[in-house]
Amino acid sequence: MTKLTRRILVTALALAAGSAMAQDIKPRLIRFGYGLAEASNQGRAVKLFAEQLAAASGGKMKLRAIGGAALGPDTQMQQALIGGAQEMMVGSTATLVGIVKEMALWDTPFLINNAKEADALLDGPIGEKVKAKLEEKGLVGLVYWENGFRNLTNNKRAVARLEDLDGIKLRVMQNNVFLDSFKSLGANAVPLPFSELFSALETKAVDGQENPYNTILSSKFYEVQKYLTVTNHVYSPWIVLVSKKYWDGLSKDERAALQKAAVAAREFERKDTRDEAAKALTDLKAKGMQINELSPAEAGRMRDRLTRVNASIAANVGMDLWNETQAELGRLRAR
Ligand code: TK8
Repeated sequence: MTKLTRRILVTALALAAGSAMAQDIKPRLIRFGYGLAEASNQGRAVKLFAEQLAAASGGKMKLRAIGGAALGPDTQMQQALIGGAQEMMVGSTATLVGIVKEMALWDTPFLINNAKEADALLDGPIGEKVKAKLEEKGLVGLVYWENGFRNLTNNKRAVARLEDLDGIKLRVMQNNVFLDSFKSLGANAVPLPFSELFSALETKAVDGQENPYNTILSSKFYEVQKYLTVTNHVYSPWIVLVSKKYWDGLSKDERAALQKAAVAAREFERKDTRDEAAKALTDLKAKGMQINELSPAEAGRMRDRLTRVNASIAANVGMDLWNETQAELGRLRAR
């Protein structure tokens, strides 16, 4: 070893030791719950989150990933976080509306047109503002991940016209916007937690549901659903949450490690989800689903009906937030 390389090596080691020591990070075990299967875009991203968190904390912060709603459906986990009985979760923003009414903004049918708009809106000032509302309710939102554009499946008939939805018993998330949206389309909308959905479809307690392609695949809904209609009726985000009680007890460095891992996992998750969604229709066809697109005229009729709920969403989230969102989308679209 030359003198120079030795000096470089010694300096590098001292720096590494220094930064590890300077970091105020204690051994931590985080129970992180999620609703989908381990073999899903959600499960893959949680796994990456765990790896990134270990890397960012010198191996001190460990994440125990608990998937498949084993810790309960989204709403139950949210309460466990608020009470401090569980540290973290990822789930739909839609199931948070009972806690933070502004979250209903993301349930607005056809609000977001594409991935670029989604990322800009969610990661920008509007997304931050909505996320910040969680804190006074005992939750901390780290980042939004992609659930995706939702599409309709059912077991009764191919939905080609608005009238085809008449009387279809359709599971929706536990959220009034979704309930009203699908009632206004003529469906018999029934709110159910996601964890009960597969068996409700299997036993024909409900005829259909709506979720992104990724979830229709990873939750094997194709086994119990015949028809898929491409509706893209709303872009659904997921949000990574931390118990505020837990967060308040963390050091600055521990919080920074969590945030860093959450952002890295978000970048991975969005790409992974989009890659999977891009080829999902081929996969779902191969699994035997019958897929149809709507004619422009019928898509327009559905859109008109669905956007009838917009006025009440605007009133619920507040006109200021609604108008700011429209202005921000206008700016994004003019770029
Ligand atoms: C998973 C759910 C799911 C959502 C739903 O826990 O309930 O349909 O789309 O992703 O949050």
